[in-house]
Amino acid sequence: MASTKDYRLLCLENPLLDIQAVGDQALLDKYGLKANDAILAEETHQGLFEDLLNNYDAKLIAGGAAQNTARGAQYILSPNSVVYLGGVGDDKYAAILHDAVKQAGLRVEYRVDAKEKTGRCGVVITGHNRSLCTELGAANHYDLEHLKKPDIWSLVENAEVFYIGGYHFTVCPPAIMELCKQAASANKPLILSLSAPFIPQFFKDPLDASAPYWDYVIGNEAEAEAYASSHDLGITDLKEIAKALANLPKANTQRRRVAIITHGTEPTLVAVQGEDEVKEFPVHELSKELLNDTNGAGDAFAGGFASGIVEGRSLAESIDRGQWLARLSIQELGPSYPFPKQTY
Ligand code: 26A
Repeated sequence: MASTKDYRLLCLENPLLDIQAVGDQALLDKYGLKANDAILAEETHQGLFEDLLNNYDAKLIAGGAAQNTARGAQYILSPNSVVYLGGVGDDKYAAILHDAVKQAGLRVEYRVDAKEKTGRCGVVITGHNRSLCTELGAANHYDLEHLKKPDIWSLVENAEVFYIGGYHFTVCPPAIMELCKQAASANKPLILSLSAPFIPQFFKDPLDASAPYWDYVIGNEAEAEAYASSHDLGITDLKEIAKALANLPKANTQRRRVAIITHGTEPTLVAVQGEDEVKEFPVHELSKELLNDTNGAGDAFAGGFASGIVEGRSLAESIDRGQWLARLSIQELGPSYPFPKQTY
């Protein structure tokens, strides 16, 4: 029987507040943004946030990819199932995040840095695309010291499943490695999201150091392609990339690795270590009129998926939960889930 204890899922990444608005090509051009991308803000992007707020009627919405996933998993799981770690400041934006996670029933253990501002992500929506531009602020100061505090570490030891947002490779790889080793030594599953193409491109070394510890690796088509090209795999076929990911060397040999590649409205691809066949799982359809925006769709997928892993459900059901939750999330504004709650 599945365990019924609290906080079985522990997630780590970067808490952010999304500043989201519908934009246009002119806005993308002004800041040199691609329509569908995720980047770290540079000097040239400084004006974007104020521009979104002042000229595009931007909304403030709780974000941070793995925090969205954590809220999503908690949406499906019984109360007190999910805890999330990351760094915030001591400001208005942190207060908004606290309100949002409270409403979602998500427990957060933030490292609070009073000297830094809570991180923010400018989100420019154009049609079905979303461009994310992030200033990490306090999220960039998460550290091993916080993870190793006795009250936090006891949550780590208590957890049964770990979820790591790949964006955290830009922040604190040692914290990621601690969770990786903890998962493998206790034979607990660890789920890793590749998060964005720039992670396998520019954070290849820390990503690769963690690879032996991935029990589940999740990415979309662009992230999978970025992985293949930065690792000189010489393949572009998504099924082949899924297989390559699934068959990377593995530390905990008691679990076969599963690689999951989402592909927009195309079927999700699933490869299992040692298996030849790559399975396809069609997405849950949504009529165009019901689509709000795709910001957070992948995070919602991961949340639904993680909820299935936590409850010991089959791979097929876990994928289906992911697709179900993604479909709900893209009908909401930003990375959000409908209330009153729907049940899977
Ligand atoms: C380090 N970076 C760039 C990031 C992010 C991020 N979350 C963590 N770290 N860049 C964008 N996001 C979040 O991704 C969500 C959509 O998938 C945004 O906050 C948004 O909610």
